[in-house]
Amino acid sequence: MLTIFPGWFAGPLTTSLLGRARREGTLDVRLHDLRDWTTDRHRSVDAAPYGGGAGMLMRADVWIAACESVWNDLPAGSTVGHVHEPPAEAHHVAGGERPRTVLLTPRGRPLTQALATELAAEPRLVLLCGRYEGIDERVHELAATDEVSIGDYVLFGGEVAAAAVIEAVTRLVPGVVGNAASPDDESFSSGQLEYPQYTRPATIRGRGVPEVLTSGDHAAVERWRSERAATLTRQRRPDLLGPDERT
Ligand code: 6GU
Repeated sequence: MLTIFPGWFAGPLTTSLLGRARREGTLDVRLHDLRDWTTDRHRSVDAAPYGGGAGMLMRADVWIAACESVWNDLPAGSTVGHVHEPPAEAHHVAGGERPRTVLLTPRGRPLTQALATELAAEPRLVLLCGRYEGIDERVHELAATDEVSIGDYVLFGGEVAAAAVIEAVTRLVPGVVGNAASPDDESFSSGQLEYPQYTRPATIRGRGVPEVLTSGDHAAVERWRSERAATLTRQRRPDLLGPDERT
């Protein structure tokens, strides 16, 4: 992952199941500071847009040098070939294909469980976190294989989105989560929201638990769950349902 705020990821990468998976070597997540590939005294990653306008844009030269090093697994600051080489060269990685390179941007393809599943099958992913006003278009063209958004709202930058991609993808990697499929997977794979769940205590602030759940009738429990999931989905996310299931 490439970012100008590597420190931002300290919590997400070391906490809980992902932290454990990394410590145990089930998966490897590496953070790179984009500024390690700057060449000027001020370590600047942005510049004013050609054609004028408010704000600054992230520079293609820094991004592309950084991507080339990371693709080729070279130390920070090193590059392969030259930034001004033609696109085909810029894409080339010694010893094989450029790894899937995901640029987090509000104009990207929406992150879904299906996309997470697709990304989880990759041997290697490179995540690029842009910031604020945007990135020089040539980074989109030359470096990114994919552009991904986490929803129709605007964030300061791609870091939160990258963390969402990392969680959605790494929990699908075998050995990261306990083997059993959990209901929330079912939820988005089956195209329905999850049914409500209850645990101890049996009563809180006068509220009990639906009787069927303590009845011991497993078939009745299954029918109740399936009915609740269908109703919730119809009420809140009819977009998840097929045209004939919507009524
Ligand atoms: Cl990937 N980046 C930014 N800056 N804002 C977003 C986003 C990404 N996805 C939704 N909003």
